[in-house]
Amino acid sequence: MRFSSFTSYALLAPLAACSSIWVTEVPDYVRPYAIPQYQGRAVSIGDQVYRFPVTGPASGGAFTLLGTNAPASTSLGVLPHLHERHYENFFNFKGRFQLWSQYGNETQQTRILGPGDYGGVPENTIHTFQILDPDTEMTGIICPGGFEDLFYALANANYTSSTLSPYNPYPSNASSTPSASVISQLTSFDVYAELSFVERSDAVNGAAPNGSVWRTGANAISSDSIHGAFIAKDYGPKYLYSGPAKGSYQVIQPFVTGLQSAGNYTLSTITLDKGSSATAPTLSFPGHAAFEVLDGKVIVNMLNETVELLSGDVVFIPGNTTYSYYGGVAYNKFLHISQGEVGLDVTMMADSISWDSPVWPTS
Ligand SMILES: *[C@@H]1O[C@H](CO)[C@@H](O)[C@H](O)[C@H]1NC(C)=O
Ligand SMILES: *[C@@H]1O[C@H](CO)[C@@H](O)[C@H](O)[C@H]1NC(C)=O
Ligand SMILES: *[C@@H]1O[C@H](CO)[C@@H](O)[C@H](O)[C@H]1NC(C)=O
Ligand SMILES: *[C@@H]1O[C@H](CO)[C@@H](O)[C@H](O)[C@H]1NC(C)=O
Ligand SMILES: *[C@@H]1O[C@H](CO)[C@@H](O)[C@H](O)[C@H]1NC(C)=O
Ligand SMILES: *[C@@H]1O[C@H](CO)[C@@H](O)[C@H](O)[C@H]1NC(C)=O
Ligand SMILES: CC(=O)N[C@H]1CO[C@H](CO)[C@@H](O)[C@@H]1O
Repeated sequence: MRFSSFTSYALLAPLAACSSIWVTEVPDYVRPYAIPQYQGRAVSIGDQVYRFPVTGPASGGAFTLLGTNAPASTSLGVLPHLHERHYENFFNFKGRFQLWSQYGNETQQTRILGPGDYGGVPENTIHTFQILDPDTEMTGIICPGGFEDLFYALANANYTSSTLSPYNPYPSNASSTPSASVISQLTSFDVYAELSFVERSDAVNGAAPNGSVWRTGANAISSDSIHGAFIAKDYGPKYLYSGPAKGSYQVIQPFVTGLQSAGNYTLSTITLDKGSSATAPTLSFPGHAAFEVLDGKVIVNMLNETVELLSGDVVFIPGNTTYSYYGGVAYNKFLHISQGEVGLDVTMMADSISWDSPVWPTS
């Protein structure tokens, strides 16, 4: 077995070398690409490691997709602050973290997010977070793009790992929380410190204020572009899409549509069954889009090249690029971000049936 896996690796290596789509560094201009999990530039802020599979330059300014890998911490990951021009979305890829948010003088909210949970932080909403579990990974989607410049500026160092370790298991003991004086000097990065904010510590069953619906019932997406929503995994709205291939299904779970983003972007998860290249429809959308695989295998064809993406891999599809995709194994899921309001997710939702399950029909 050892010999045969060595052989297939030796065969794959030159194939990957011929690929025009796979990259190991995120491009600094708009082009189709796929980047494997934990590749590309990474920076350390204390014991947190930040990676940027999609940047402002790579997306023509549309959005930034970033990952934060960190051990559990007894401190906030950042002091409370808000952004005036960036809509920040927190998605839990693995582990656990707590998110606090408050818009204006409205009631402060907090939730403990586990894998697949989501919290939205629109412009002008005060927020902060704390990493709670070892091997936690937060996925951030920030619109418009370019917000990564903040993390480059705050970085203590570039993070490198020849073994692609998510983060350094030996704590540096350097603070992961930039000081009050540092955070107060970041307005040019659209960071406005809110140092009088006191994070509430009264969460019961992962939520406060008391009575918040958190794994006890349905979570709606926000009804406007001012307020963010907290959506527990599989408790948000769901749409069942059955494409042109009979017996092939996708379940779309939106977090943000054009209504919430003022037309700027859409964000959702898409869960799909095993498909085939023969029945995968050919698609094209005006806005730039990215997929981050969460489960299974997602196979994407563009520019006459087929790439197979596994958990944590990201593909970037420029607007007006013709592509197709399908699920490679029994259960496949990806996070989908799209520029504008007519992305893949809302287009399928418009052609879906009402559905109340995270899984698809049995036949
Ligand atoms: C919150 O702020 C708004 C706008 O400034 C004000 O009209 C409202 O009375 C305030 N509400 C509370 C409960 O303080
Ligand atoms: C970190 O990496 C970036 C880009 O890869 C490079 O420009 C920068 O000089 C590096 N910084 C350090 C301190 O090595
Ligand atoms: C960090 O703190 C731990 C626990 O006190 C200690 O064992 C470790 O040596 C420290 N690491 C560094 C790099 O100072
Ligand atoms: C939360 O609300 C429930 C129902 O009203 C009540 O029984 C419980 O004591 C409250 N818990 C806290 C910590 O306030
Ligand atoms: C894909 O291949 C077809 C047939 O070989 C060719 O006509 C077409 O130009 C190619 N498209 C791209 C984007 O390379
Ligand atoms: C895609 O084409 C449409 C129609 O020509 C155009 O409006 C849009 O800006 C294009 N998208 C990108 C990302 O260039
Ligand atoms: C940040 C950003 O791109 N905001 C845009 C969102 O959409 C509104 C309405 O189209 C624009 O006015 C904003 O500039």
